Amino acid sequence: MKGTVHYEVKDGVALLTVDNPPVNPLSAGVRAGFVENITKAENDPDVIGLVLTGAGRSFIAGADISEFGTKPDGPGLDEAFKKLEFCSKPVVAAINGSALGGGLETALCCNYRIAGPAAFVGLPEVNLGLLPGAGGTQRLPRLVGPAEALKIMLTGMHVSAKKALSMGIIDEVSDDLVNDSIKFIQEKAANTENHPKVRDLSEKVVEARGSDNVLIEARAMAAKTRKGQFAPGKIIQCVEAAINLDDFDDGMKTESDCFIECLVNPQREAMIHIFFGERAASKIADVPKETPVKDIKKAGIIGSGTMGGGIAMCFANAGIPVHIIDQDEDNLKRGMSVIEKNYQFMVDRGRMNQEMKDGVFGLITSSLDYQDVSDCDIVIEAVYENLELKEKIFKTLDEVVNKDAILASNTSGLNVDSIASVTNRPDKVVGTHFFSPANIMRLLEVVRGSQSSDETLATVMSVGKKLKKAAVVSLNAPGFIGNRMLFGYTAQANMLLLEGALPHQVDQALEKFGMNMGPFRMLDLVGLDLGWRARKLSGTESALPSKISDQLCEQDRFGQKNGKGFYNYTEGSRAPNPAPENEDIYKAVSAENGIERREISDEEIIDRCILALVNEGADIIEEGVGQRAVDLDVVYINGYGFPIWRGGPMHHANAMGMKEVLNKLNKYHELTKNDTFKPANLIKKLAEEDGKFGDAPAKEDRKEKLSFEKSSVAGNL
Ligand code: 3H9
Repeated sequence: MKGTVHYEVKDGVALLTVDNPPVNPLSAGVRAGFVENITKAENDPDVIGLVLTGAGRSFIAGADISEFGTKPDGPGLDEAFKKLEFCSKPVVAAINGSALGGGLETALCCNYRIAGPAAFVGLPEVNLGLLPGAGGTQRLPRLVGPAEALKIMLTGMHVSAKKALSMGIIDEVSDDLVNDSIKFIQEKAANTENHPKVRDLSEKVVEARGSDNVLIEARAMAAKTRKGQFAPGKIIQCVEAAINLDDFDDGMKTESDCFIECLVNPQREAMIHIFFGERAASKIADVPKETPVKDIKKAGIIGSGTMGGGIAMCFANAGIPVHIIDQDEDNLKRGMSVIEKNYQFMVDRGRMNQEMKDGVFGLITSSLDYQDVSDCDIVIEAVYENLELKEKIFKTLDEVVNKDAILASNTSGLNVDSIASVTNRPDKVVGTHFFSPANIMRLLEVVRGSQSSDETLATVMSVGKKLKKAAVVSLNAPGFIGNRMLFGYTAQANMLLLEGALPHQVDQALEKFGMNMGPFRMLDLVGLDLGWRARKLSGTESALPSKISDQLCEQDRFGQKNGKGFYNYTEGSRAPNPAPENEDIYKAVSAENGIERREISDEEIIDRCILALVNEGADIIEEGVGQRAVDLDVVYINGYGFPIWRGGPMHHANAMGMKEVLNKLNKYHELTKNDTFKPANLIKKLAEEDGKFGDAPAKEDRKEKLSFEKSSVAGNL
């Protein structure tokens, strides 16, 4: 059985240490260790109390997530927790690190809780499509009141030891945790007769009875921040039971029923797929685990625009000093003032205090002189997309920046090898494609040049982790992973418009499917004129999907920026209003191109847009541009607003079944004659084998990279 609990007696106190590296989840061996060692402590006449702590950096990171969906060994969590809660001797939880999910629930079964200064607690089950199913929904509201408990459970937030103390989740904070906990329990055992149990506290839940305000607010919060998710409603139902049911055990019964409903819901599997997927994506198959990682003590950014400023904030937020260079003094001033305003906004919203703002903003410096980034360990170029300009900047950086430093480009589509070739350190050049706004969006596409060294890649992946990004590696091929998939998706949305759908119909269908924002709202947000101008400059005829956009631009409809695009906008509002005056344009462009408009169902809209992602994704995996299917899911969820509860496009295809995917691709290929739907070889193979993405073998030799120009999509993007 995985994991264990060590037992030793110190000065009449049994010290139980959970040991299940790296983060001590409650695997079968830990649950068995609880039952065995609590019994041992109860039976030992020399023991007067117990201290429960964790080995290493974590107290307990929750239930063992890998056990969900399997039949676990050993005693269940309910048996282990009963033993703990009804232990005949007092127990204090000595929370040394993260106490999350079942970890905090363990601590809530103890009589007392003391935490180390760097510890944190939380009930993040909602992020896995679950609810706290080991008493968390019943005990936390009793300790902190239903409103605070709901906030913690619906956000999945981490609560620092200091905050937990002020909320009453823990009793003390200590720098000498285990020794202080031993003294604490000795004192309690000697002087207190009845040791408190959270289950017996009823004041805060009874107080909330008779008014639905707390639950109404929670429902509104869930609707806004957890659209389409199943677990939040169940969490609220459990808290409602905690408020209204007199008997604690009746509330526990509601929790247990709701937990099972979440467990069997497909959203749980999809969200756990992403939890493990994000961790898998951070590992590069052919870069050995033991590859040394450079310590990044200072970062440099070239360009103080939206991207440069956002990236600088990421470093500062991670506590890494960062220096921004711009060639223009006014730009630099503007850029720094935008950063300052972003932080001030967070202070105004109560997300950070003035002291924290001064701390992080103080880590960001700026100047016009490249020499000022010469001592950086990594420099990220974030200027506009122009290969010549980027090459010029990299030449300068190569001359001035310390020769061991990594030079990275934030390009969203240019050839990283070309950029690397102008330097004398192509092994230290890599792409770091952040998504806008960089300080908020979690995705980081790491673009592997043909000469990027293992150390460079390992270092950049570890920087990604420090910046709290979901880092995914892509080979250096057109569009990398995300934009290459997006191309077919957006093209299909435009084709549907040409064939008879209207923008709001396409957007609504895809938003109902769960996409954060429909494609036409997105295009209006980005600005239609960017592509239009680029197409005009290139002098070539626009491809069919761009023709409506071009016509809108010809009529000065550029999107949100001038209040009219696919939709109309009133001043100061981002809310899209239908634009019936555009319908004549759609009809005219369809007619000019010989397309007969027809009624299009929501099902066809969803199928065509989502299958375009899936089919391109299959090629990306087969070509080795992305490492594995789940990497693509991580990209789409963190960078493109795909609903996490569907587990990403590739997981969604797995859930549909590969035969169904193939049938639909064939159907739409026949209907549209568009190669977007020509089934990828990998899909045909998997359909034949009744297989799934993820079952496909990873490429053995990932060093044999695809050339940028030879890719199947070169020229299409
Ligand atoms: C729950 O508790 C349900 C109960 O209410 C009711 C039950 C009836 N289990 O993230 P890291 C692995 S649900 C199994 O890179 P960090 C992780 O996959 C649970 N494995 O470290 C990785 O493996 P690998 C509620 C787990 O320091 C390794 O540990 N709890 C678990 O950056 C290191 O992870 C949560 O949702 C687990 N519970 O962050 C907390 N947790 O090395 C989930 C981690 O092979 N965990 N692993 O890739 C976390 O949030 C972070 O891991 C933590 C550490 C903050 C703890």
